[in-house]
Amino acid sequence: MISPACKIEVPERLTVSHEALIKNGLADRCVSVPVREATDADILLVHSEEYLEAVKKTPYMTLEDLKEFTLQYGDVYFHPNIYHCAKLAAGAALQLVDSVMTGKVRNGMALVRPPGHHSMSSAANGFCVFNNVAIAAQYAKQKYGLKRVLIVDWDVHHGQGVQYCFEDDPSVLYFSWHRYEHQKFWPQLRESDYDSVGKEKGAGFNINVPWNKVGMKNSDYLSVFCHVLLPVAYEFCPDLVLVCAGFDSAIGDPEGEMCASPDIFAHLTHLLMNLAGGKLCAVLEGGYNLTSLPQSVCQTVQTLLGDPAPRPANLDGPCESALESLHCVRSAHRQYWSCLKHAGIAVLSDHFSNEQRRQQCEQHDDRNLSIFRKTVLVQFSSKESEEQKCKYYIPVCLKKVIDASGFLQAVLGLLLPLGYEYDPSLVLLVRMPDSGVCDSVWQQLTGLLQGLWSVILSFQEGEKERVAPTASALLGDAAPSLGQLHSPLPEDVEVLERLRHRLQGDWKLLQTTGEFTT
Ligand code: X5A
Ligand code: ZN
Repeated sequence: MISPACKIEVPERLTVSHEALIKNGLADRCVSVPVREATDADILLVHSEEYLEAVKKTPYMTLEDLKEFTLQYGDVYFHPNIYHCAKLAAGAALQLVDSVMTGKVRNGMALVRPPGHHSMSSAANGFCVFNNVAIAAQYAKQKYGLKRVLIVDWDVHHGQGVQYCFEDDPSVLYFSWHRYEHQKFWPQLRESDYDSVGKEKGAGFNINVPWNKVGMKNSDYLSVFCHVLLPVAYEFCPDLVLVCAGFDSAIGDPEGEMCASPDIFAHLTHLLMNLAGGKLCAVLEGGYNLTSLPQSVCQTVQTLLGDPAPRPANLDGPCESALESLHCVRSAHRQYWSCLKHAGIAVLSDHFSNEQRRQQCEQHDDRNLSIFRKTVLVQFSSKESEEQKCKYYIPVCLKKVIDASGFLQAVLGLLLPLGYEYDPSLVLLVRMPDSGVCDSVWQQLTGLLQGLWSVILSFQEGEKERVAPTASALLGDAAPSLGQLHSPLPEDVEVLERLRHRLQGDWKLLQTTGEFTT
């Protein structure tokens, strides 16, 4: 046999991943779903008839004809078997969607080759033949009548095939971060930048986060989740979450050259698991380092199974380049999402420097708030607090705590990043009887925090009926979907933006803008 045409997209990617799942006792804890071939009708949900017919002929071509056929596309290699494998890869994604949608399993991961997110309606590209995840999204919408599907693409490359497929479609929200380097990195497309937000009715439903430097770390990834993806995802309120799960965004990958550790995928997975009532299907895309790939796959699967995530190492805040991307994306999407409406605005109107804030805080620490040095208190209320604010005492004063969307935005953009940076050994959640926070929001909060940290819940007198739904969240049940929330109150979003800005000097993961703005 001839040497492999592609040096990195190799069969060992799947064998080492599967072996690692077995070795770590994870394979045994999973339900195996039998694979099927995607039908012509499935493939035609995304691809053109001409393209499908052309690919159908490849098993019968001579090697020479295959080489020639391959040349019309970019960075893709056709082997006589690839048509069969590509039908199985797409079919596996569809089997997973069926199993999740019918409740046979809660969530799952499809380990497939070839990958899919670069392939387009009429073109193979970037090792991809059929767009497995795009087909799965169309299939899920059609077969189960889903109104909204979220696609999270954490592969290090831009899934331009997915973008093209859904850019004018508001029913599919596509989020992708990708190595970009100001358009120097493959596939070097202008439309991979942050200002490609979607077209026509789909404007706002395509979110690109370009990485303009290599070496992005755990903090950079978590910042983008907390300050862009999660707030928008909760506002979007998907019926199903699909993940283009490429692990070339992990450390050691020859394509990505990023520095995130494999355990970050446990967190990315966890943070998505309370959306859509827990209905999440991850489908393998890239990942070419045969050491970090299986580790990342295991972290993802282990989290899908409900195990707590290991604490991520060195969260030292996002780098300057990541902050610049974060700022650009948030600004580009400000007009489409109410959670981003005030993005960057506090920067202009806040005249206190972080240094002044810090001094103010330290002075106060010396007096009656010294207890807060070892404890962070975040207090949600609708009353303006009389207490002096400092690094460790954070009153979040929302117009109405009752308002689920405002409360949720505070949890995602403030509490989560703060928690990640502070890394508490224990989280004590206290629900006051008159808080007005409803059960499903409380369940979301509990579900998000547990698995990251040890959580203890405290109930007040007369709150007995609150215990059961919370206990279910503690046991690992996905919180029920909150339904499509109305937009958070503009005043509340503004309050949160100001608060985040006040705390940015002390808590790096709360930053959303860098030095470049001043
Ligand atoms: C799925 C994926 C990468 C293609 C790189 C081509 N494709 N230079 O990671
Ligand atoms: Zn990739």
